[in-house]
Amino acid sequence: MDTELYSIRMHASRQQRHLSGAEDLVPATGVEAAAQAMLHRAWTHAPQSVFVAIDQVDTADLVRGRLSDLTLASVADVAAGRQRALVELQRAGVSLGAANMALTAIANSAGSDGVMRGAMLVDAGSGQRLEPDQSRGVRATRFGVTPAAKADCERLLAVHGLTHHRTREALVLSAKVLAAPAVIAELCWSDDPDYPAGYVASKQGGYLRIPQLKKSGDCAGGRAFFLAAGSDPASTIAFLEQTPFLVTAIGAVHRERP
Ligand code: WAQ
Ligand code: MG
Repeated sequence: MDTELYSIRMHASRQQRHLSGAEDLVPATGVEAAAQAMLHRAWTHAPQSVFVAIDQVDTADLVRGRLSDLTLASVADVAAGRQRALVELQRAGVSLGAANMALTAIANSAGSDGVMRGAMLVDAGSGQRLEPDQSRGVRATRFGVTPAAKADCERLLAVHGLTHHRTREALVLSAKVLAAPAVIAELCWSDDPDYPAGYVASKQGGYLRIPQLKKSGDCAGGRAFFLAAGSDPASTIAFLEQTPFLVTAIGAVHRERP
């Protein structure tokens, strides 16, 4: 793709509280439609403020990638879901201490009043938090998916009954996060009280979707990006925030037997 690309991001809030966000990377001809679709989504949340930012990105820096393979885990309850997340993180090279720290922090919405806008950066060995602003976290931004890959992804997810836009969006975000050289794994579940599913993603294990990581009605949630032990976070933060990343192909979907 040698056409100009624009990063477009939306953030809707009410009384400083985050309501809705969205992110895409689109050619010039797609900017207006993308902005309108994001504004439409923001509006369904009755926001007080909506920010839509549009920035041309330097296509010379563009990194292309594909989605991780998605595995659908089957767990009996929240405790089993969280236990599975800990096992999967350790398999990816995260220490039990670091995995437990992040899981507990997310279960408490990272100790901030309200939810973080970004993710915790966690040293996979020591469990130390590396993000400069612990109440905000680090946001992955300037990423998107081509229309063809998006359509392929929606089609494949629908075959498995996954029709909520959150799954596809999390897969795309995670593709960029895992493309950061120092990131070895990610843990996430939403702060949306009606969305108990979340995931562990890692470079070698792919995206493991865990259907129960919290009880419905629970408003806590968040994200953690685990960096290889001893990594300096600066280059990872620069990659996550600045490098444009475009998903051009999807992965496979596997379903685990209960
Ligand atoms: N960069 C870093 N962290 C982010 C970003 C971002 N661009 N967007 C959200 N977060 C963090 C922030 O702390 C939020 O509070 C938290 O993640 C949860 O965000 O397969 O919808 O947008 O169906 O509520 C999981 C999908 C959905 C599971 C997760 O997260 C599936 C979701 P939300
Ligand atoms: Mg949310």
